[in-house]
Order: sequence, then C-alpha cells, then structure tokens
Amino acid sequence: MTRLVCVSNRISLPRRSSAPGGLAVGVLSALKRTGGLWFGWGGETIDQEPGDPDLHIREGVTYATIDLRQRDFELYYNGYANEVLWPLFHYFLKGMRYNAEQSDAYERVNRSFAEKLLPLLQPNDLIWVHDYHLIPLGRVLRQLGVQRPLGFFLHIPFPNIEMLRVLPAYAEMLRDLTHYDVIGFQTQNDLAAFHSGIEHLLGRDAIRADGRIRVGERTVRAEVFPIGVDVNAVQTEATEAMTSDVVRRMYDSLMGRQLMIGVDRLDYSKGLVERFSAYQHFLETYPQNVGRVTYIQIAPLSRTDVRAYVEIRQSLEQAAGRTNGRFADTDWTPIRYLNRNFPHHVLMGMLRSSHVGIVTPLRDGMNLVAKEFVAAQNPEDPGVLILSNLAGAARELSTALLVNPYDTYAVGHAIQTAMSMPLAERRERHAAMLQVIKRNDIASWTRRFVEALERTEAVSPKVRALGA
Ligand code: GDG
Repeated sequence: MTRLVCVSNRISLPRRSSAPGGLAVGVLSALKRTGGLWFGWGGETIDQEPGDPDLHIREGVTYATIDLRQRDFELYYNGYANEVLWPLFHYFLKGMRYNAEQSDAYERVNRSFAEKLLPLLQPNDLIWVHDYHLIPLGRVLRQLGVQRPLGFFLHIPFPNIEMLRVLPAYAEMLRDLTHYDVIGFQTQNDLAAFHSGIEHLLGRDAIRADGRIRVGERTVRAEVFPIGVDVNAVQTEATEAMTSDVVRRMYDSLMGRQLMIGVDRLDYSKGLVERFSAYQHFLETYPQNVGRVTYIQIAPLSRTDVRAYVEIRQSLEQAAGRTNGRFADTDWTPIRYLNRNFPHHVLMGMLRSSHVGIVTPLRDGMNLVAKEFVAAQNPEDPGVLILSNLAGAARELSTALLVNPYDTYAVGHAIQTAMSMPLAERRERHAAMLQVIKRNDIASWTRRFVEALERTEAVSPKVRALGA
C-alpha cells in the first residue's frame, strides 16, 4: 500500500474555525480520504534555528509541522512568495517587489523543508507538493536521493512566458518544475502557458504529441486537474447551518430584503474594489433596489505584513464607506463589510441564504467559493452566481452569469439580472453547474492526481535520478 505525503507551505490543524484558504481546504479533504502525512509550516516563527518537526495524528492523518526563522519568513513567505511570485503569476506587475535576498531565502527554506521531510519518508510514499512556495522542493529532494514519485500542483494561475520572463530566475524555475514526475494545473490556459515556457527553454520538440514533456531521458506529465469541492459535505454543512444561531440572526436582520454575498480572503486579486464600485453603479442605475437589497462581503484578513495588502484594505474601507455614506438609511446599510473569519459551515449556511453569490476576481487559479456557492444552494429555489471570466472556475461553470470584473457597469447590470431572474432560469443554470461540480468533485481531483503519480512508479529509479 502506498502512502500519500502532501507538502505545503502552511498546514492548518483541523479546527472548526480554521483559517480561510483554498489550498488548505483542498489538501485536507484529499488527505481525509486517503490518510497519510501532511508536512509544512505550522504558523510559528522563531529566532533560532528550527528543530525537528512536531507530529500530531488526527483522524488518520499525521500532521508534521515545522517552525520558520522570523527572518526567513519575512524574506521567503512575505517576500519571494507573496511579493514576487503571487503578483507575477496573477499578472499584477505593479504589486511585484523583487530583490535577490528574497530569492536566496526561497532556496534556503525549500532546502530546509526537504532536509526535515527526508527522515519522515517511507519507501512506499507518493509525494505531492503544493503550490508556488515550494517549486524547488522536488529538485532538492532528488538531490538528497529521494527516488519516489514526485508530483506538484499549482493552485494559482501559471503565467505565459512573456510575463514569466520578468522573473530573473525564470529559467531555473521552469527547470525546477521539470524535476517532478507529474505537474498539475487548474486549467487548460495554465497548461498552455507552461508549454510556452517549456518551448522557450527546451524547444518545441520537447513537448511530445501525447502532451508529455521530454527532459533528457525522462518524460514529465503536465496536465490539467481542476480542483473541486466536497459537494455532499458542503450541502450538509449548508443545510444544517441554516438553523444555526449566526445564520438565523443574519437572515432575520435582512427583514425580507434580497441578499447578495461575497466571500473572499482580503486580497487584491479578488477584485473587491471593482466589485464595490459595480454595486454602487447597480444602486445608481437601478434605484428601485435602494433599501431592498443588502450586500454582505466577508473578507477575512490575509498576509497582513505585506504592503499591498495594507493598501487594499484601506481602499476597501474607503469604498464601502463612500457607498454606505451616500445610500444608507436609518434602517438599512447597503454594504456590510466584515473583515472576519467564520467557521466554514456558517459560511456555507450564509451562501445558501443568498439570492446572489458574487465572485469577481481579477484573476484566480480556480476559486472554490464559486463552487461552494453552487453546492450550497437549494436546487428547488437556487441563488444566482455572478462569476468573473478571469477565474479558473469559469471554464467549468459556464452557466453562471459570466462577467468581466473590470467592466463595473456590466457587473452592476449582471447584479440586476441576477436579482430579477425567473425561477425556471435559475433552476436550469444551477442544475447544469451542480452536475459539473458533482462530476469533478474533490474526491475525483485527488484520485486523478494520485493515479497519475502512481503510474509514474513504473519509471526506473535510475532514470528518475538522471533528473537530479
Ligand atoms: C487558492 C487559489 C484556488 C473563506 N473565508 C473563510 C473561509 N474561506 C474558505 C472558502 C474557500 C477557501 O477559503 C478559499 O478558496 P478560494 O479558492 O476561493 O481562494 P484562495 O484562498 O485564494 O485559494 C484559488 C484554491 O487555492 C484551491 O486550489 O481555487 O484560485 O488562489 O473554501 O470557503 N473558511 C473559513 N473561514 C472564513 O472566514 N473557515
């Protein structure tokens, strides 16, 4: 029997009020199904050299957490990961702040992850590395002699070569990716962008007719594995939470008004400033809605040490204040803007209570909230999803009201369309989306990726080692 080992920058130990984040939601659902080991940073920073991992076992999953030195955390996590790779991969060059010291810390932390993981590995492990924080990890593990199958999944978009070339070490990054046996992307667009990088680095012939990539004597599988949600679990959570105290109080406070909801980590890629201004256009253009619609935006804070996140927070407070100042009445607030974290089941209950779910990122790898909104609805009387065509999820959820998030007038119009959509059309659009997310749920995402990794076991360790 093989064991699944997931590695990600940050681990969240299972708690009901776990921190938001799509990666953690995806990895945890995957591991709960298969059991195995989850290795990563536990969230603590210290001043001395970190020791061995701490181990905790919960519900068949072993959690191995390590600490990070404060300085490395600043340079590697806040710095290279979130001030260089995150903006670059989301096509926000304006938010990018590069320096070579961060790049050294990225390599150093990846090496330290590999060295601390090594003693925990067993001969039958399948190793699945997650996201942009850990791209070099596969190469370092191979250098340390690991011969087991190695997979990598990128949760965020992959940029086209012309954008990627902005990164000084872009060629090394592409080469690092080829040390994995399986590389997974969210959408066909991301895969095509990766191919543009491989063509640039290794030449057109490196991409074989079956899509595999030839790297010396080895072949690497690069494929699309769109992440999904646990549809049954979301449906149960949402239905049960409808009777919870928090959701009932929220619902009662609407006093019969229609509800539009947004749930996003507070991040500039999520398009919240543009969304607030779209909502303002909606109130201006369709004044019959003034006093009749409430918009609740839940936006738990994230990456609070990074400058761009401080700036976006200020802009949003101003934007919400402007709209509320202009339209609010003694008994009605147009936008309720909450920088709070809620337990997941409460959020699912709120999604189910909403007439409209608004998900308008300026760019997003997938966006699980869009899929959760669909799963949480009552199929007999479903709410309407407004979805950015720049989110990976738009490829699958094609019967949502698709919008360009920059076109704030068009988004305002979509809100009006959603608020007045007849029941038959709502049901039809929702049924089509539900079918898609059921077919491609979190279990099938995990199964497909693990099967792809298992298939690479046939490759002889000698050939694999050639990549090291
Ligand atoms: C990255 C990629 C990709 C939100 N607020 C709370 C909370 N959440 C949960 C949501 C959802 C998850 O966090 C957010 O996932 P998203 O996919 O929407 O966004 P990212 O965090 O940016 O995720 C993204 C994802 O990875 C997976 O591959 O889809 O494109 O950027 O599940 O419900 N959870 C709790 N409290 C909150 O206040 N407990």
